[in-house]
Amino acid sequence: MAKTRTNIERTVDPAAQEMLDRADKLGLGTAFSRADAMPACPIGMGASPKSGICCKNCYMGPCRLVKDGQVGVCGATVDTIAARNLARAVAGGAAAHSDHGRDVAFTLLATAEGHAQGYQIRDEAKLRAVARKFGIPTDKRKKEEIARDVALKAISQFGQQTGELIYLKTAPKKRQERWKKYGVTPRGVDREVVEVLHRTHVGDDQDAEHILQGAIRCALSDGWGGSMIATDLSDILFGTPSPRVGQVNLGVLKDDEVNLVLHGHEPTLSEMIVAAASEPELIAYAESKGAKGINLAGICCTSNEVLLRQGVPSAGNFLNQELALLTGAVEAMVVDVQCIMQALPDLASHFHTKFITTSPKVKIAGGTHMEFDEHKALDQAREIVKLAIDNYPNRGETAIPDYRSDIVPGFSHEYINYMLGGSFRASFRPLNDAIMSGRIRGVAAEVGCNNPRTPHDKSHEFLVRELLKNDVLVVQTGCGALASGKFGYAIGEAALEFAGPGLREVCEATGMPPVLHMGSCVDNSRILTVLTQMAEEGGLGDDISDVPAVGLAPEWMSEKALSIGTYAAASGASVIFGIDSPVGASPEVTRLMTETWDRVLGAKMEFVKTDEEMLQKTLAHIDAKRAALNLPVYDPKRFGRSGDARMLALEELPEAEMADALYGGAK
Ligand code: BF8
Repeated sequence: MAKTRTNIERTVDPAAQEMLDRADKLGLGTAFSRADAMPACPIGMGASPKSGICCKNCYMGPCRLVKDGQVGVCGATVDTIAARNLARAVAGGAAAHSDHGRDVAFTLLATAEGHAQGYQIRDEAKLRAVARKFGIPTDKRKKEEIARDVALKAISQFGQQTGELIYLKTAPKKRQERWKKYGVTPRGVDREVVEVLHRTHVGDDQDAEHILQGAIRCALSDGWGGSMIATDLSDILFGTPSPRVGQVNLGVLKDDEVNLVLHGHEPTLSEMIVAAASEPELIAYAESKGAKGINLAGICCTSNEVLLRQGVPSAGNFLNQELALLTGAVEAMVVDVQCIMQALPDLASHFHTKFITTSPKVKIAGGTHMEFDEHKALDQAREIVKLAIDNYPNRGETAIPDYRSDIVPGFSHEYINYMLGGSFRASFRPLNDAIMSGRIRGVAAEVGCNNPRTPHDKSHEFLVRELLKNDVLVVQTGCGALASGKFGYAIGEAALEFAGPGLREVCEATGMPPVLHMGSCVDNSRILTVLTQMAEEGGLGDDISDVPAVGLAPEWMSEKALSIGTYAAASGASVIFGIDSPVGASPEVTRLMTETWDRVLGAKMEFVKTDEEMLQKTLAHIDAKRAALNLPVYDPKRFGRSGDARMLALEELPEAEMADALYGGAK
């Protein structure tokens, strides 16, 4: 019998609790109540040998393997099925991220050729930097010419059949060699996705390790391919992020303005909506309908995209999407791709809210489809904004929770370089030195989704709080980053009060906040770049797997998360997932993804149930990496709390001397 949780058990976000209470009052369902009503199918998940596992790759089945030694109709074993299921999920995730990257590349091409309405090349310096990476000449060439070549080169990465993806050569040399040795160097993005689908078809690849090698190659084509293209080309078109103050949570919706919510993942149309919403004619039109203005708010990664580049406030993360509609204050919700619940149009129909789909790839019954075309994007954006304004007089009773927090996103690797190097030494030196001295124990990338099967935002909040306390620098993307924003951890230097003494000292000296919001989920590629730079800076080994760093996705739910986890581990950063293991039914696949991956790739992927265990494993992993580098054992008592006599004395010193005093003894 399914257990119905109280709303306090469902989420630790008070704004979300308020909206769940309202849903109960109105008799409306949400993902939270649906999750309670529908326990996860244990065989479908395949979380433990006891639960068994399901194969539905052909129609001799589906086969449920629930007894020891049982095989499918074709003879497939639990190990084969677990590896195949994981590989297919990775391919789904890699396809989603990479197709996003492809679309941005086509928008860049149309911009370069002068037929993308409203778009421009906002970051020429980044364009030239990416061109150099791609081996495209830049001297005495117009930015449009370079952009065209960059776009075409990026597009070629998807259909490339042989050779290696171009970004791979930016990884540490040792990492590239490991990939070659293990036979997982990706050739072309589409080729790797297709090959996984082929290899996992009935009657194909049936060796668990070999299937996983295919999954790794596919995931790498996401991290060092599609996602990296999405990040770099979005920066060229919309600007490379730098820190800016924004706000997050449902309280960003406004009672006296037209609220237009942007949800999904791609920045292309939403950037045009941001432009349209600031046009005086449309603002005046909103006023003519009795509103004080036009208020944009984001959800999910579209939110991260426009938050970190344009400062558009965020109404929250994945599980906030239905809750935003429950306020009754949303005139229109505009969605593009990924992480959009099918429940939204029905929920919207209980209010005045218009639900608008825009991607040629995503139609949802009950929504109004206004298909995005980059050639007339600005006109379409104006039409959408007008539609929202026209809907404002239809608004009924509203209930906007009064919760919003400041958030400071925008820590691109370019900015981190500048932030650290600009203080007193070039590049990542101060960060590496701080890790070497033990002031910073290590780095954790706390990222990923929400999942209604676990209390909303609870694991994110707990892990970030505890990691900071333990002097671990936290980098974040996606829904994890938005969760931190809600609880005041992603607020720039103001979050120093949460940091342990060593981390705090370093942050005060360098101006670096203890939590770095780096963007959306495709921007996990920025974390790969940061880790590469740390490995190449010196003092922390010479490969990503030497760096005391861990990835965490405690509330994961999407296939994209599995692709990210796989490419992170394959790149040398061990990852810890919460929820449950999709390969737990097979001790052999579990062993391959931990012991074997650790041996051949220097990193593993684990699934762990409790927050405390995730924390302890993270710290143990960081400490083990420190020991392997012969760094001093982390000692929380070694460094004084800033503001103490020693720090105050240090602050009197010239900058270079202060740096020496702080970091001189690191090596
Ligand atoms: O791509 S973290 S719930 S919104 S999948 Fe989706 Fe997960 Fe959020 Fe961004 Ni990423």
